Amino acid sequence: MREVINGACPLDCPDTCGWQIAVEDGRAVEIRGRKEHPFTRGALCGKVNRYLDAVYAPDRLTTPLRRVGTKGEGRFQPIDWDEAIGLAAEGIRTAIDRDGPEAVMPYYYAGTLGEVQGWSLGIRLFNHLGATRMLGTICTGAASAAMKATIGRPVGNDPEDIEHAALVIIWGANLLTSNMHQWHWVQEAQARGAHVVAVDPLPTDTARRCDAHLQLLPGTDGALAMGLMAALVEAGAADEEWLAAYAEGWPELRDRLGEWSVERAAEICGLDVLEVRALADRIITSRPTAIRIGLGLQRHATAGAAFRAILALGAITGDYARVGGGPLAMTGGHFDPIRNDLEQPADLPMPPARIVNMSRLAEALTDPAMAPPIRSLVVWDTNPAATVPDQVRAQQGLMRDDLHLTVLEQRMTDTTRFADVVLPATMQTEHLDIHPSYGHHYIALNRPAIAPIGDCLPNNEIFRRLAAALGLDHPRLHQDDEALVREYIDTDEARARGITFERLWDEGFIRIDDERGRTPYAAGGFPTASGRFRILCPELAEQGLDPLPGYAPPAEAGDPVLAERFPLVLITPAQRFFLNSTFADLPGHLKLAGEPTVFLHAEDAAARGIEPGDTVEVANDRGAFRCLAAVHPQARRGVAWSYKVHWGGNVNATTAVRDADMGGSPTFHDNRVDVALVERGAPAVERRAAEPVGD
Ligand SMILES: Nc1nc2c(c(=O)[nH]1)N[C@H]1C(S)=C(S)[C@@H](COP(=O)(O)OP(=O)(O)OC[C@H]3O[C@@H](n4cnc5c(=O)[nH]c(N)nc54)[C@H](O)[C@@H]3O)O[C@H]1N2
Ligand SMILES: Nc1nc2c(c(=O)[nH]1)N[C@H]1C(S)=C(S)[C@@H](COP(=O)(O)OP(=O)(O)OC[C@H]3O[C@@H](n4cnc5c(=O)[nH]c(N)nc54)[C@H](O)[C@@H]3O)O[C@H]1N2
Ligand SMILES: [Mo]
Repeated sequence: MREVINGACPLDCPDTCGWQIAVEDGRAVEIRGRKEHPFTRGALCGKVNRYLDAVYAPDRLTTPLRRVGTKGEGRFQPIDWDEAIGLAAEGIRTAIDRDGPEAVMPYYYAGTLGEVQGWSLGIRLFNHLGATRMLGTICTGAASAAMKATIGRPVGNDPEDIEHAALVIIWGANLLTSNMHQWHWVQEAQARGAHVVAVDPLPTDTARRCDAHLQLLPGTDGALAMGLMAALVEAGAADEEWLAAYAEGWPELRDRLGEWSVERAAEICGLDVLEVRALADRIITSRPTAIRIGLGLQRHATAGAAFRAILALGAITGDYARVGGGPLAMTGGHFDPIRNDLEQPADLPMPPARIVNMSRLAEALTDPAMAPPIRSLVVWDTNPAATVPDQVRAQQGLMRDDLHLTVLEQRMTDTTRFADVVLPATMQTEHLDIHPSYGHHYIALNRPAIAPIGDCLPNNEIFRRLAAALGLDHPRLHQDDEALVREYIDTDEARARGITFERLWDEGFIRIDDERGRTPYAAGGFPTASGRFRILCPELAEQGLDPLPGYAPPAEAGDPVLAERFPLVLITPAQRFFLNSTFADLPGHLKLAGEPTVFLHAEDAAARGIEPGDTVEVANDRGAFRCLAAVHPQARRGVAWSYKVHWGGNVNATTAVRDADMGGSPTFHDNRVDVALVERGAPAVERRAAEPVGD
């Protein structure tokens, strides 16, 4: 018998696709994108098309495991659930008995964006215990903090309305790789005559399809935005009326722009004055201008200020008041009116506890000054041994004999290798969840399509059992998954919009607000205290930050002394066929992705005696990884790249534990390295270098 079940892609991607899974005799046999979903439009991406490979992969975990070998050796023995939960609870209890609850730390991220399996009972459990709290910074820290300071929450005009823009600037985003479905709306704009511009240091496949590409030096976006704003002011193109009515701090910024010019920006950004001038002229004459801001540009040390400068550039034209115009980075803030926070219910006691920035995990696990030291780490929905900065040090920390490590996972990853206890988790095919989106305005329900594989349990069932084993019986730790879904949308606004469990069950997805074609910020209405767009943010000054948008050089990319030892900036952006490290173990995905590869400018390669296909080592003081070399004809001299994130020693051996200016954000792309030849040509085993994605 064939049955088709509605669901949603769980991956950490703005597109949160609606999908359908066909099931025959209890086995998922086909997956496809929902045709009716306005953003998915019937198409899944090249990696999720193969999601069922991941479900039925031979390396799928099917039973709980306990470590039998030494730490990190990877020898485990199957055990039953009672023993596994007992061991996990004992690891937690032993740490608390010795050093108090802050010696325990939960470590989680967006392996699933599901609110139920990802962001509810696990967080409740550890907060209730008084464990160290985790500050979730690794992905959007600087962007989120910049948006909070400037517009209150991640909101903007509708991403589908970009088709109405006369000028679309794709700034620090490789849409075709990491936000594929947005591209359709850009193409619609192009078809109506819009000019499309990419701002990116790399020659991405997205940039190649744009009408212009400003290939600026990494981390100089703030300067570009300031120079462009100065040109707008000079041309009288700032919307003084809108700014006077709906913004705070425009006079102060306008004063500061007196120090800026297109020439100064071009110099700092390493661009031709004419190309910066051409973009300024386009913005001056194109109403509306839409700026789709990606997250790539905020993985730099001074990204918060830059992000604020780009938001300001998008706003001072008055384009928020035009359908499809204005800056747009993420849409998550639009969901706030219809949802409840599942992480911290008001009636669950949560003692105050210290906070540790997740992006500093390598330091937190190895710094002798940590008091108390972290002695029990419980990891779910993330693979930190591969994805955090300073991988070498992070793995030294995970190897500590006095650290008890419990990992909830779907497969044996780089992180589970260090575990004391591994708890097998269900995949999206097997559990219930509800999904907002950070790239569009549709909420989706994911219905389980098949029974759990092997002994796998949903994360939340594991947390309920763990709470019971720890003697914690507060009802908020024991709600079932359907109750949590219902609680998430138990708001007046959701009811008013007909967003109910029953409808979601039947239909799969529902739009959360009025149809497209609106301008909610035409007359202020931003979710800030005053409802205004906050160019000036005095609270930032209290934190020792610049209260106005501006430019400061990036940390490593902008360091001429460091550049003498490490002449190449290394950017490590999204790989089309992986999602961070997810799928990087699957043969089908790996084949499409190719081997780990570093892309170089021809002169940078030649200067090092490197030819395409050579095995090279990419290194700095923090660590090194080996990969194949490739030369790209449009690479910028001095700027190399390698896609995130393969398993094993990878790009993060070289990245630094360092906070950006805002939000405790990591600075993955603000990284200097050098590259050296290890071995000429393809070695004995035939290997295929990665291709620049999509080319
Ligand atoms: N296929 C695929 N899709 C993904 C992901 C994936 O791994 N694979 N990851 C998902 C996740 S977790 C996220 S957060 C998003 C991330 O997706 P994006 O927002 O696209 O982020 P990145 O891939 O880090 O970088 C995007 C672009 O920013 C550019 N960039 C780097 N430094 C600078 C700079 O200083 N200035 C400017 N202007 N541009 C710069 C990079 O060259 C890159 O082309 O994508 C999600 N989607
Ligand atoms: N060098 C470099 N490093 C980066 C970045 C970069 O740009 N450059 N980007 C950073 C960014 S933006 C991000 S978001 C982070 C993300 O890094 P991670 O959070 O480590 O993301 P993934 O590598 O996708 O790992 C997610 C894991 O969760 C597991 N998982 C998925 N669903 C479930 C579930 O329901 N239950 C359980 N128990 N497990 C599940 C998957 O099997 C997978 O192993 O990486 C960061 N790392
Ligand atoms: Mo991310």
